Amino acid sequence: MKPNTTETDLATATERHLLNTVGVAPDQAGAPEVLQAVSQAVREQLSQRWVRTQANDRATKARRVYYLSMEFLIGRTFGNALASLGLQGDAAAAAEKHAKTLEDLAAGEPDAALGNGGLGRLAACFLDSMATLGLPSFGYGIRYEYGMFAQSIQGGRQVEHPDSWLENGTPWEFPRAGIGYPVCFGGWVEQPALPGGKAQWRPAAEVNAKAYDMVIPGHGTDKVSTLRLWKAVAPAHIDLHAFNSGDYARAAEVKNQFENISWVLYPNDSTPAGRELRLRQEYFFTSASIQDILARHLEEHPTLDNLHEKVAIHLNDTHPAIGVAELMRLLVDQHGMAWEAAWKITQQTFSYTNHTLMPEALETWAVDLMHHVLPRHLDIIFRINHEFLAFAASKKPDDVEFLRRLSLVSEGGEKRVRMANLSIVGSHMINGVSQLHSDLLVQTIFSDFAYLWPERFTNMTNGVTPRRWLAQANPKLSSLLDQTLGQGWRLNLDELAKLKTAGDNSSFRIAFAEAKQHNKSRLAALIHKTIGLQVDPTSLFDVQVKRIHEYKRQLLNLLHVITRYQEILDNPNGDWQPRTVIFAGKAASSYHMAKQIIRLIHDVAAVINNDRRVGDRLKLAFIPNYGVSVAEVIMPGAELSEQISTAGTEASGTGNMKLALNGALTIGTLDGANIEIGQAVGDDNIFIFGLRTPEVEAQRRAGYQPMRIYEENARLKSVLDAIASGAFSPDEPDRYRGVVDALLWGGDHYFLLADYDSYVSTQLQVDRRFRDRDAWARSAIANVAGMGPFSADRTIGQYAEQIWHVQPRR
Ligand code: GPQ
Repeated sequence: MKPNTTETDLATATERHLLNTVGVAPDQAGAPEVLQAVSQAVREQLSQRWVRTQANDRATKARRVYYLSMEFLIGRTFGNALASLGLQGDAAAAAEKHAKTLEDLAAGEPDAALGNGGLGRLAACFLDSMATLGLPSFGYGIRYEYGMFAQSIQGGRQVEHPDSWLENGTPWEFPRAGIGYPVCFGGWVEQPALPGGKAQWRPAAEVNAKAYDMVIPGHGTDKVSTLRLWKAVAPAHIDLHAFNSGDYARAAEVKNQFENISWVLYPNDSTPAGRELRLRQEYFFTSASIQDILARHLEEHPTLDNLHEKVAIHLNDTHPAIGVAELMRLLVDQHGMAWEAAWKITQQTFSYTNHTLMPEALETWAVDLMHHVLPRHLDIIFRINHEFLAFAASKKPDDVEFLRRLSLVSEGGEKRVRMANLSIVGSHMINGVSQLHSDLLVQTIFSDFAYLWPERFTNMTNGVTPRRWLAQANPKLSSLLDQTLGQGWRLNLDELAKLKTAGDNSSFRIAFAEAKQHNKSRLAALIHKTIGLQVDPTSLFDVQVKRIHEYKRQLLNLLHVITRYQEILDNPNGDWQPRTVIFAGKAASSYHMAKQIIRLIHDVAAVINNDRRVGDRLKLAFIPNYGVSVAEVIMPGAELSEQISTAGTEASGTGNMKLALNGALTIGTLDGANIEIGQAVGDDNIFIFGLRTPEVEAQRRAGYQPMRIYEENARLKSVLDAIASGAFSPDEPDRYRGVVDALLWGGDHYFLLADYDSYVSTQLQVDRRFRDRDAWARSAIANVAGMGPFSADRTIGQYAEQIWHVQPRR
């Protein structure tokens, strides 16, 4: 939708900002300055949309959605903002005055990498859809000074560097000088003298949460959403004393003790960070957000009694789960509401998404730590638990084990608060992120809760925003789609289904293949630029990009690569389909095995890529520093999408959706959303292999023996022996002993050996299919055509209707 702006307006505004805001003579401006100036011109329009949206929502006293998340993996804003405002052409013209292209400018923007991986990127896609659907909505999170670390590779090993994304400021944030809240920590609780009296929390410390907004523009609408991020600031009075006495070092130290809360994102993905600072981060942003929500409510309503009618608060995993206790504290202690009334409102207000089944990934906090950091909240949790267990006991009298499993506090050893249990008890709806995951939630880790409240559990299969992941990332395919379908797919991705017939048209298939080839060349150029490796852009581009995790089984992929390498050497005259196997992904800094896998990929690549006998038939590339902007180049250039987690471990996956949306065929297990992707694109257009979830479970119970598979499979044995004996690490032959031992002696927790044979033979089917390039193009088109349901607009529409009860406004 084009605002009432003309090209000259944006160009004029750009020149004005060069002179008045950026502080440079327009004829002296380089790409960074022009980017700043155009961004400022765009920002003015975002600002106006924000003001109008807020005025409207205030005037109508709109019911609002609040999405609380520790992570928002936004990436760059420039291109997305231009697209949503319809300013791409005007901005290109403004840039051209300075002999720059939009690509020149965009490349200079650092990613806002305020997240680890899938969970954080999902939150960013959701904001885009909430804005586009016109939901009155806020994302709430932390304004980390340092986001996800930057990854470089030195000697094959991951090295982490701080991500100082705010170093040069950002044009995309709006500091809200007037909006801040105190957040308290520690101290003790004065219990009421009389029964029915009020408890008084006497905190030991207080920090200020200051609001910084990012405006999230909707597409095809003037509506925007707001991402409000909190920065921790020491209260003014704190350093004054030391400052006045001239002890500046001490003053700085005290200030840091407060402000470190919002310094850095914990780089853990799917594993809880048990440190006190993390608990402080969680409480800090949750408390500030809920205070802000109540303040907004009280500006529009005389009472909090109707809070649940006007407010939906969503917990993105358990990281903001302390919010359940915080809302109770604010309602009861600060606003004088009766406990029972407050509890009803709280339960009706919250909803919760779980993002993992893996028991070791569920967050718990030691009761002792919580007593130390949040004593009043611990009291509140105990009372919630007491009343909840009394209710549960009435449903299954005398079943002590049942109550033990349900309890918000685990006993036996160190007592810990189970944040998932708190989230469930405090919410009216709980969802998983794919059909399989949601089914498994109620059958396994949450079965006792599902017994009590079956109606609270539901599924919301994830989705991705087609604006970033197709329109912005893949201009070539987008313009082909525009020619073929019109432009409506951006806002109604189901329109892609019309491609099913276009796939029968050979000239369309040729144009489609040309777009893919263009994107492969772009990806090949990225590989060359980042690691100096030349790859054949006509080879099959086989891509696995995601966080490095044992359960995601990058190592299984590598076992296949080594198998192929050995077979090429054994059969040098064979008719091998040339392949380029591409990895990218970060390992948590403390995750030793994941870092070993990165190193092994590099050691194997050094051998294969330099083996003249192999030539162009096999290349292995690890692209460093995977993140949103790198993904925007990789997704469009991929032909084969590796989604090979052990069945029952990947909650959903969203990279699987981005790759299929860009025309890659999936090779995958029946895990997470792969199952639904298979249903959408058709069995002939996806390569499924490996054990299914119940088979994995059955083998676990029966006593899985990886050593037997190793001994019976000569090919596998040869691969593992090569790794273990140092064939890829001759300077240190034992380097990967531990990696192989974890498979053979450590029980192969993720069933790599069990799935190896099925995987390798399915890879041969992939080769065969790829030989018939026209058949491959048909399948690739069928993938794009089937991706309508995986738009985040569909997902958010379902949340809005079934969980949040808010009306989309297109
Ligand atoms: N996920 Cl628990 C994360 O990215 N981080 C986490 O801490 C947890 C889950 C992912 C999950 O592994 C993927 O399968 C999902 O697609 C993604 O969340 C979004 O739901």
